[in-house]
Amino acid sequence: MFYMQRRIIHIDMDAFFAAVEEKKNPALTGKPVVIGGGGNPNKRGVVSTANYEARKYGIHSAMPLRTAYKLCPHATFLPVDFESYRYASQEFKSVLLTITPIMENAGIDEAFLDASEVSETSEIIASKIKTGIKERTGLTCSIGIAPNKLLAKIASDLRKPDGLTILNKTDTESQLWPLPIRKLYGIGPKPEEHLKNISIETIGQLASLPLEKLIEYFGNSYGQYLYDASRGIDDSPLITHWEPKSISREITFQEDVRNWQVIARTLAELTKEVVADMQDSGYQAKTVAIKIRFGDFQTLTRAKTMTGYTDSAEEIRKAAFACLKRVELKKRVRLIGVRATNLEKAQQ
Ligand code: TTP
Ligand code: MG
Repeated sequence: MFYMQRRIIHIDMDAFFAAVEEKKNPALTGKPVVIGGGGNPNKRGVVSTANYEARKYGIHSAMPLRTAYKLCPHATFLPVDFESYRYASQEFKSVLLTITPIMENAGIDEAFLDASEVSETSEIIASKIKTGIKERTGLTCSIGIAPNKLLAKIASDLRKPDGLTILNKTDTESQLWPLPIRKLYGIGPKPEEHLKNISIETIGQLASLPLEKLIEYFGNSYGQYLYDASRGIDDSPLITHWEPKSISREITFQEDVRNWQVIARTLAELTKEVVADMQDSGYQAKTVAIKIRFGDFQTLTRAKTMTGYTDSAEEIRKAAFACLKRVELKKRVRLIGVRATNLEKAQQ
């Protein structure tokens, strides 16, 4: 037995939405690009992201589009195209899964891997990830590798774009402590302000506060969190998701049914329940299918793929009824079911 610390990798795509737009339209490369709202900088809305050229003008995420326009009127302003970003997101995550199946999906452009059991060196793993993502999507990412999620996430942000930062526990003092407190995961604007009021600006200064003081200021659990986090301590596990393949409902009638109205009403009811399940679990679907089993056990399915991912009751009901229209109901129906497939976690 030998002691081995965990090896957690955090991958964060560079200027993600903007980078995808540049791939769609290479003429944009090297020019300032701002993504946000409907893409009209004279209308209300905020910047989702800006590429690195546009950031030179001071443009950043969450800034009003109008302000961004004032800072750089010659930038290209584009609407948000979630469909393309989601596709690129799935693509780069499928590359990550070739390294290890232990992946936490942390957002549209970021993920954690637990590579403790992967035998290659961190440098080789990082280079495989970067090359794989580049080949598959044409995009670059920044990578942080550390003994835990907290440090890995901080590390991936230290050398952007196209960066690689490997942090060890012994680097806490030299790498973590000089950073401003807002770089510490879990410090939002409120605690940041509170800490600044007592002249705590860096993670190192935070680490100099005794635990009792932190608990006095922030309560037991958050105080303890800040105490540990400022020392680079974090044992939180990766949250790996099991993704359902479909969400469905079906019903077998007490007696076989011939009445179209009853069939249609039942389908509407089942669809409603499927939509409620989707909304509760935060999934959107691209494909809706129905299943009809007749009294003689002949079973038919019909599917309709929609133009985008949705959890809209209206769209899903329409798709289900479009499927029903394609079934010739010339025999009594024993069972009817509806299924939403091609699922994806909805963006908040
Ligand atoms: P980030 O990873 O924070 O930003 P980024 O990928 O654009 O740039 P960086 O190179 O610094 O990582 O967020 C990922 C995407 O999420 C970003 O491209 C757009 C979207 N986003 C918003 O829509 N609103 C926001 O306020 C932020 C921060 C991000
Ligand atoms: Mg990013």
